[in-house]
Amino acid sequence: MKEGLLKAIQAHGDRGAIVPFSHFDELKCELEALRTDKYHRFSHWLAGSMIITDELGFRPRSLISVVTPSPKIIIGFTYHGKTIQCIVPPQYLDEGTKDNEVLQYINTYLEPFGYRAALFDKLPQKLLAVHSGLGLYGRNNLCYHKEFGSYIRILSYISDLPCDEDTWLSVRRMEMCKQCRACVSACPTKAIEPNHRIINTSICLTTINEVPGEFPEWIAENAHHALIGCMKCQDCCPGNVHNKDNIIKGVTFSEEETKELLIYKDGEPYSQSLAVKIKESGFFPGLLKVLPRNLAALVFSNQI
Ligand code: B12
Ligand code: SF4
Ligand code: SF4
Repeated sequence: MKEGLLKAIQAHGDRGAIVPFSHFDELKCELEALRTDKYHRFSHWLAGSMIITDELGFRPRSLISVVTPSPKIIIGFTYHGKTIQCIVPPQYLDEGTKDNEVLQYINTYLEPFGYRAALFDKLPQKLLAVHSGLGLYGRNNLCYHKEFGSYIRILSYISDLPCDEDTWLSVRRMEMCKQCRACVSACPTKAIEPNHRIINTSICLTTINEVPGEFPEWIAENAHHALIGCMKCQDCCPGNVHNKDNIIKGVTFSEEETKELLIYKDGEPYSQSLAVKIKESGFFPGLLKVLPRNLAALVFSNQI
């Protein structure tokens, strides 16, 4: 049945791995062991949220890790008569929809056998994918799948599907990282330390541009290059040569809509045409909160 589910995942264009649930505590311990690391911030937070409650409604027996290819999306903004093309990096606009789509087809497969799965993303998804053989780490801390590179969304599920057979590999980096430092040089905030396995998440541009507030002065104006998040340590990576052009064109905002977005204050209603365009864009509330500031950084510094 495990093989059948893996085939079903593959038939949907995704790739999966299934491991016994007993590894859940090991993942938690691995995160907790990072408590003494100088950049332990997010591992500590994630370990604290790894809690299984009775709400799950079944006894967990396996963990399912899925990687799904995820394109960059180009969004156009019209400013002073010109269209400025901005990137939304992979996985942001997939959030929610893709996770549930995959859950649905997994459950469609499992239900006739009397089993089920539930979405569970409060665990270290890269670590699970790498241990279960779906990917390898890069020096930039991202997980690479051999076909899709790092342009993926990683999904994780808990299931009562029995799983005794085990593939649990040690955590490794890609071979090509040994001779390469491209991501270290490309990182606009110097967050990747060549000899430290965890990046300095406090200064990673993504940590800063995903939350509202003024950008700190130490960030160079030309560091900004995406509507949210950052692409620099992935776009330069030889592990992504085959996937770099996986880009889709999203919506284009008119001159009026762009102007409105640039001066938008959180909580105000949008004009009707902008509200329609935002719905079409797939932008989620977290992106909308930071959009005026992030867009202004791109439009006014011309660094796109
Ligand atoms: C918090 C978080 C962030 C934080 C911290 C990221 C970080 N590197 O820790 C911030 C806001 C900075 C962030 C940024 C981004 N994120 Co993020 N983020 C998460 C989240 C919610 C938790 C990750 C986490 O804290 N893990 C804890 C840390 C400690 O785990 P870890 O990095 O795997 O730690 C192990 C490795 O470092 C490993 N290791 C690494 N190299 C080596 C080498 C050797 C030899 C060894 C032994 C071990 C080793 O050792 C550690 C374990 O012991 C996950 C979703 C999830 N639930 O997992 C998404 C997630 C990791 N993010 C994701 C993405 C796409 C991004 C961005 C690319 C978004 C963007 N375009 O800007 C950037 C990339 C930044 C970067 N270079 O890592 C994807 C990863 C996709 C991928 N291909 O790997 C995830 C899985 C979301 C998803 N569902 O798809 N993110
Ligand atoms: S850019 Fe080079 S060092 Fe960095 S993750 Fe890619 S292959 Fe590894
Ligand atoms: S996402 Fe950007 S800022 Fe963060 S480590 Fe990668 S290159 Fe550096």
